[in-house]
Amino acid sequence: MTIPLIERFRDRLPVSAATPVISLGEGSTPLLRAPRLSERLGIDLWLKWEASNPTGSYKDRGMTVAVSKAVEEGAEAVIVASTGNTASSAAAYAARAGISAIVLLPQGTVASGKVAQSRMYGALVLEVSGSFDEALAAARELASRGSHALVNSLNPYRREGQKTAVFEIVEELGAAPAAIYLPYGGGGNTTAYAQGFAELGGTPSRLVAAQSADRAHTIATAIRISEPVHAATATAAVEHTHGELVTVDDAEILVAWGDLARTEGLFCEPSSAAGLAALTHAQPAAGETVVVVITGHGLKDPASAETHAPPPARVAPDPDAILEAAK
Ligand code: AN7
Repeated sequence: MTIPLIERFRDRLPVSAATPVISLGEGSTPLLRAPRLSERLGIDLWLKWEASNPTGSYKDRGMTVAVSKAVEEGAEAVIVASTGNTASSAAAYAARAGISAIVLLPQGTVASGKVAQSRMYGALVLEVSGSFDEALAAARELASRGSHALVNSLNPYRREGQKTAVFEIVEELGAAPAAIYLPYGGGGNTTAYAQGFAELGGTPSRLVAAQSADRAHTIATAIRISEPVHAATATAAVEHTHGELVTVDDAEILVAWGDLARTEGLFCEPSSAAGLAALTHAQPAAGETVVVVITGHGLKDPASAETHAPPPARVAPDPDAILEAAK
């Protein structure tokens, strides 16, 4: 049976018997060894496949806690501003809880799968004529009026849920890996990982946060965030763990993205490859155990795949023609 994240980690989360558990079977995601990339890079590389969460991204870890607490506190509606994945997750968990959701998306820049999800889950989907940062400011202001619970990562319950990825990684490997690499957009996840290690005690993994060189325009639309709200805590997380803040450009993200799919069979969205791209900047020592967090599914962003993967060739339904095409 699928164990809800809140049940698996109940003793380490701010929940009580009075908290309704709003779950879609999140967390407990695969930690996959990457044999070919390990050999190529001379390290022991593992991939935390967060795309296997119910809405296809790691956001579900925090959303189960945030929406459960919102319902416990009597909320009838949630609001979120999002580059797409938080929107999908908020919409799904609101539907599961039987409450309404408003999701604010920066107009024209959200990957199509994420818009489709949010619409299907019945959220009020609003395209904001502005950037993610402007949409977030509006969401915060509206939430401060009291009618809607804000479920962006400024909501501390989101980070409580997200920290559990660290518990899973350490439990499965039997110890903290030497380093954990992850994409850095708003910095909520980097902050949550540091919180997880602080609660575990012992020596934390070096946290390596990978941000886009061009935050305003990157092809990695999930991390198109110019003003990371958690910049201070994300930077502190990197420093305290003796990690690194790495900047990767779109070309590097695209190479890592293709490598993950072709070399290890993991099709993620471009943003989710930022951690792997950072490996060439912040090189681990030979043989070190390294975890790269793959945050969201490739099916979220089919347009990027259509632009960058080789198109299919046309062929007649004939074995010789097929063999000819395979040459
Ligand atoms: C796949 O959905 O900000 O550094 O509004 O979707 O914690 O912001 C998404 C961010 C990495 C960055 N990978 O994490 C949103 C949103 C994926 C993401 C990030 C996001 P943070």
